Amino acid sequence: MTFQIAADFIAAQNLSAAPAVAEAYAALSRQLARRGVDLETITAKVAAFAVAIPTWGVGTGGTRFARFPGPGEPRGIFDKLEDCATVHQLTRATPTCSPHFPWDKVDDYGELADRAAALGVGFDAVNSNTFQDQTGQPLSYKFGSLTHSQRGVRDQAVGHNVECIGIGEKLGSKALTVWIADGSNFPGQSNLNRVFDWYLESMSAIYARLPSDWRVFLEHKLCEPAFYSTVISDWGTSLMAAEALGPKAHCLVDLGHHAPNVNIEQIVARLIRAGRLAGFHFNDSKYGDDDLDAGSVDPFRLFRVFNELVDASARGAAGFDPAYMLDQSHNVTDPIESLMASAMEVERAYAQALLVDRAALEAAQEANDVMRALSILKAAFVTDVSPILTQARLRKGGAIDPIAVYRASNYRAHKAKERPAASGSSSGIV
Ligand code: RM4
Ligand code: MN
Ligand code: MN
Repeated sequence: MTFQIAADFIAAQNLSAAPAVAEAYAALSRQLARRGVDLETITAKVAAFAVAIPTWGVGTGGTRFARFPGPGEPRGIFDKLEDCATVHQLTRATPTCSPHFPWDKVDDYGELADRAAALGVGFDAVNSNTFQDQTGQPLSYKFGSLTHSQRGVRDQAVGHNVECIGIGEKLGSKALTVWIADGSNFPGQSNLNRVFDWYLESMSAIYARLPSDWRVFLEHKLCEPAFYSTVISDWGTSLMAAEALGPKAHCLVDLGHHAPNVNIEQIVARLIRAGRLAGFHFNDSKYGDDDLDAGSVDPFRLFRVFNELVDASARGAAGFDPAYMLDQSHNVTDPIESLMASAMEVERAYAQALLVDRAALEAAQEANDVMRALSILKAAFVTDVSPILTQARLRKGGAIDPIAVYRASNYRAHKAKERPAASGSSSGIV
């Protein structure tokens, strides 16, 4: 039996802060009522919100230079599931995890599905990986995968994606996320058009194998590891591909995968308009695919993204059904703490966006009252919605202060005993 935080431990920890939480919630309720907002409606929406955890996120990440593993790190998918369950137990915002293959490969997927169910964790989109060579793999992805110049390599990469769909079916997933590292590092290295043709050809073969109730998420990224050209570099390319492939193909927005200063919320608006927004990989960044914690650097940007999402939902945009996931690399924090904080930051942005007075905003836009329009957004953004998040968590059996309860439980110390560290040095990963 491995260590789990007991429900009565959480309840006991919540006890002392409960009166202050109730008071703050009542005060916010009165404040919002004056603005014509019913707090309970907002709380119910926040309580229904969920964001998936990538299984790789519970391990310590790394940079190109080094990885500094922490104590009690998960050693495999079964340990990762436990950590995902703990994040959800305390935050009540992360009921699913998103596995990555072959990193999470096991012999018996029935056993994996049972273990996940026992821990109360479901499976979100499955992620394929053709950006690394795997042991025993006949052909190398050094020069590409789905868009490699050699048919054999393309077929191998297609085969891997089809295998991921098969695994996902056993786990109850309903989507495949495809991110490829394909591209070139030198002018002339590849034909910029031909590689896109190959992408479409390979993706069509994968698309043909999607079960009827599945979707495929195409993830674009500006650069890295290819630095001269990347095959699926931006949302425009991604949209072209999705439209060529068919209605099950959608475009996934990883917040870190754009050029600096790009207006991501506008991209989100365009993809919604096209009925092709797959969803998000949330993280924050200052330079590129930094994979910092969501909302840690620019919470206002996260809010602006959610403002588009709430707007789309409010007007019932056709085909609007985004999937939410965190995609971060935790190098200097305890991954569980980062994931809990990030899940709450995403919820915060959502709650703030729900507070935007949309009728007033539309009127201000109509009248070209720029200052009023901005102030309507800012009024929502600066509202302290913490009591909403706390109340939603509390009602679902979570912790008032997830990080404090996590620390008090000594979860990591227990895991350090249960999961002896693997010896040897580890190289950095991007
Ligand atoms: C990529 C991309 C993918 C993730 C890999 C590990 O940059 O964000 O979503 O699967 O990293
Ligand atoms: Mn991503
Ligand atoms: Mn990334």
